[in-house]
Amino acid sequence: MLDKLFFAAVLTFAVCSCGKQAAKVQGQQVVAVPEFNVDSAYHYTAEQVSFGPRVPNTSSHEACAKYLADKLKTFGFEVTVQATTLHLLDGTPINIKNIIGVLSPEKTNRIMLCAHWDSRPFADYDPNPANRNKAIDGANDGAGACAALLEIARQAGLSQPAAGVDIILFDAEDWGKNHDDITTKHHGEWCMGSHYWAKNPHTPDYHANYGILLDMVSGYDAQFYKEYYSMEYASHVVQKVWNVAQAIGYGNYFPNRNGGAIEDDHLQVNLYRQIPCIDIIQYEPDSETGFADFWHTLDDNMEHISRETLKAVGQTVLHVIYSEK
Ligand code: AHN
Ligand code: ZN
Repeated sequence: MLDKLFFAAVLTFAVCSCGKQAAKVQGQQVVAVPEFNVDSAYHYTAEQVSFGPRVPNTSSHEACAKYLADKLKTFGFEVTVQATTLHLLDGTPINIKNIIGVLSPEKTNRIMLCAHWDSRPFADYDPNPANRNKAIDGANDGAGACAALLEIARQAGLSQPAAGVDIILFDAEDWGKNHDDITTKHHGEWCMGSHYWAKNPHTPDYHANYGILLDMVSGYDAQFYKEYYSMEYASHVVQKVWNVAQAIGYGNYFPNRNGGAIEDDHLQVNLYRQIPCIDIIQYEPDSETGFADFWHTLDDNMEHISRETLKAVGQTVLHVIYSEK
């Protein structure tokens, strides 16, 4: 018994001669985990940013929606674009698109990976008041997480994991005001796309074993604390992901620390679809906002994108997926 456990522990971070990691799948089987190519992920981040801020009702938003859907199709996913019109609290209509990619729809064991792809319409935390009504690039807050998911999708399409994978790119996450409370019926203007999807999934009764939301996963020196709602609703998933990260050498990014409560798209998934879903999100306990100092400023641009952080998150999530039956 002891031997077997030791064997399993070694395999969690073994690297085979092909350069790929090997993951121990429940039971005895060992599978190769593809290498997350961080140059691809960086490039996908830059491409999204190059469209301009992805704010609903703009041509940049329209162009990026097409880009993301086309990419997922190219990687072998079945793509549904869920387009609808929602309304801001002042009645303004916004045309949104949730972009959903499905790999191996016939499989019943499914993992859902998600991120928001829109960018914030106003830089309300910018130090310069003249910038506060300008839309942000959202290189980290939006593009980086979608880029990591695109690279995961590309790898999953090339060598299919045993479990089915659903990639859900939510729109209109980032229009909220800081006093909005998304746990109430009038959840304000955060997470509008994920709220809509959770109430109107792309397939009736959509279910996945669990979900992982990526949000702000590409900043320098990021640390991902165990977010409060993730622990409330899906502590077993937190445990699984943090264990893998630590086993494959990314423990510095995923410390064993509890973070604050963050109202994010994963909450909609937990509350309205009952899918245990965690949020991997950079947390800065000592900053005033809880986030990086460029958060919701015009400085959320390509200059603040870290390849190392993208790699740590992307490789960890890939490893988790390939470890599933
Ligand atoms: C709140 O600050 C209430 N939620 C943060 C969710 C968020 C904004 N993620 C990215 N931008
Ligand atoms: Zn934001």
